[in-house]
Amino acid sequence: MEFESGTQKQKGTFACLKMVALIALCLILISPAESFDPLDPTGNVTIRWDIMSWTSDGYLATVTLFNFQLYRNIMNPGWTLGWTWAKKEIIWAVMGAQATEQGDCAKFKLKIPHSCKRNPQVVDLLPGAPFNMQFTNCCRGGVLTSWGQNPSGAVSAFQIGVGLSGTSNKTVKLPKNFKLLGPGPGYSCGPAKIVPSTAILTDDRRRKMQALMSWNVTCTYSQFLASKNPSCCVSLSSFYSDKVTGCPPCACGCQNNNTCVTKDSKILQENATSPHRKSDITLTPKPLLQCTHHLCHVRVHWHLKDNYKDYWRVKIAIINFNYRLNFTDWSLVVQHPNLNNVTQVYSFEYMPLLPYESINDTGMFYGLKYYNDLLMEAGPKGNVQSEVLMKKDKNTFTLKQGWAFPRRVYFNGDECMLPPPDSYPMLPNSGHKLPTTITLMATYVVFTLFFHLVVTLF
Ligand SMILES: *[C@@H]1O[C@H](CO)[C@@H](O)[C@H](O)[C@H]1NC(C)=O
Ligand SMILES: *[C@@H]1O[C@H](CO)[C@@H](O)[C@H](O)[C@H]1NC(C)=O
Ligand SMILES: *[C@@H]1O[C@H](CO)[C@@H](O)[C@H](O)[C@H]1NC(C)=O
Ligand SMILES: *[C@@H]1O[C@H](CO)[C@@H](O)[C@H](O)[C@H]1NC(C)=O
Ligand SMILES: *[C@@H]1O[C@H](CO)[C@@H](O)[C@H](O)[C@H]1NC(C)=O
Ligand SMILES: *[C@@H]1O[C@H](CO)[C@@H](O)[C@H](O)[C@H]1NC(C)=O
Ligand SMILES: *[C@@H]1O[C@H](CO)[C@@H](O)[C@H](O)[C@H]1NC(C)=O
Ligand SMILES: CC(=O)N[C@H]1CO[C@H](CO)[C@@H](O)[C@@H]1O
Repeated sequence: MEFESGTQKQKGTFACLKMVALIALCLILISPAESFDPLDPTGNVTIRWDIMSWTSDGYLATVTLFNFQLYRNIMNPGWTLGWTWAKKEIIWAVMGAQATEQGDCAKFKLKIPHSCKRNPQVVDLLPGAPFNMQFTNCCRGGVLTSWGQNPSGAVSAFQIGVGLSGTSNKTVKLPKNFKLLGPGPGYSCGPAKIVPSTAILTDDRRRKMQALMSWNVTCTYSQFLASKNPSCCVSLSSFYSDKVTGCPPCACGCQNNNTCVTKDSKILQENATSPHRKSDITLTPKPLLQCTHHLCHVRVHWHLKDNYKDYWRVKIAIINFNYRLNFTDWSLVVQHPNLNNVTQVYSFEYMPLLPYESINDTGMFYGLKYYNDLLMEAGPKGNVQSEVLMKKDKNTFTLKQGWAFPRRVYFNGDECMLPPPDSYPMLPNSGHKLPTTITLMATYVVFTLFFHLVVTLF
């Protein structure tokens, strides 16, 4: 179906190569050392300690985690917060969370501390924790939604009673070496910084309490630190070509190609569906991937579905290939110049993101509550889909040169690998007329069927 002449194609390929080189250069310049995300330049997780009262040998503080990232949630098994004490501090008690290890408290005789570790790690309590151990915004198993999706689910807090720490803002030393171990690696935290002390609303929201001393820690995410391979990839198709551009081979690295399973594998019947043991909850379940040529956990399919006079329509599907993971509150971020004129999104929520105020080319899609906010484990139900209608800007809209395909795609905050631009579905008779109405209609019918196949097969 590609009728381009050789020279044209060569030119095109050359232009593409130049572009790829340029993009690669940009990526090298901006990534990995500084964990900077161009689509969420100020995205961070802030941890704030507010000392609310002094005790006989220390203090009582409220520690609050804010997931200020626009679209990256902290999934099951949730956050783990670690630090190193500056002196010989101990934790007398924690409400709404707990230290993972008590450590050596042998020298305490009368009252035994909750943890004597020099570098304690604290985790949230699980939902349903006893009432007398709870604290405001606690007990969600460490799961935080992104700020963009749901700010009220993006905050987690616990109360900590610290001893042997000094009992005034002159003698307390800030903990060091903060670590946010989430559901995996990827976050790095800066040093704690004293900030103007915060005023905190009481639970009933009728009274403001002034902290006696506050400090902040800012942690940022780097996909490169998290994993050297992407975890998702993008495939493309369009109504004007029967070519499907699949994900690049080994897009997510082929190290797992001997542990993946085929759809009809016995392991699936035996193990994947068996309920997880209680002790597994705190561990990230080992992924069990379906064998594909890309070996990604997730594939995003972008199908250019219709081209009307004033509008155009895209169908988006997200397919899960991990038999051991349900994605709750998943998010999909797309960058495309026409997202400034989204007219309708059929069965996802849509929120424009404006990382740089003047450029409205990025947006977040996420599931409708109780309808498709859960992307189920690999299998017949392991996909979600929707359509997007966009109003054309006559000056920029074109079907040529892959303009109608996304520039960047992120699933759950991790960038997905796009196919190389020279493999995009090409317009037939590139540069000439568009297909006539009849062929359009015929292809429409074919592609509706075809899309179904794309989702279920590839
Ligand atoms: C963290 O995110 C918040 C909210 O977007 C922002 O106000 C703050 O400046 C960020 N902090 C840093 C250090 O980037
Ligand atoms: C310590 O507390 C005193 C009195 O409460 C206050 O005046 C001072 O600014 C505080 N210093 C710091 C570093 O917070
Ligand atoms: C400290 O964190 C809070 C978030 O709770 C934020 O509002 C405040 O701006 C932060 N301060 C600094 C100096 O980063
Ligand atoms: C699996 O990956 C290795 C390299 O990691 C490669 O040599 C081998 O050909 C791959 N096998 C398949 C079936 O893709
Ligand atoms: C099922 O899981 C158990 C323990 O996780 C493992 O020992 C066993 O080999 C698995 N069965 C199959 C067929 O992989
Ligand atoms: C995914 O969710 C479904 C429905 O809630 C549940 O039956 C299934 O066990 C879950 N799978 C995993 C791997 O947690
Ligand atoms: C960004 O685009 C959306 C539609 O996609 C529109 O609703 C919104 O008003 C735009 N925002 C700005 C600041 O242009
Ligand atoms: C065709 C059309 O409606 N274009 C609009 C797209 O959105 C930008 C900004 O959001 C408007 O300035 C255009 O007029």
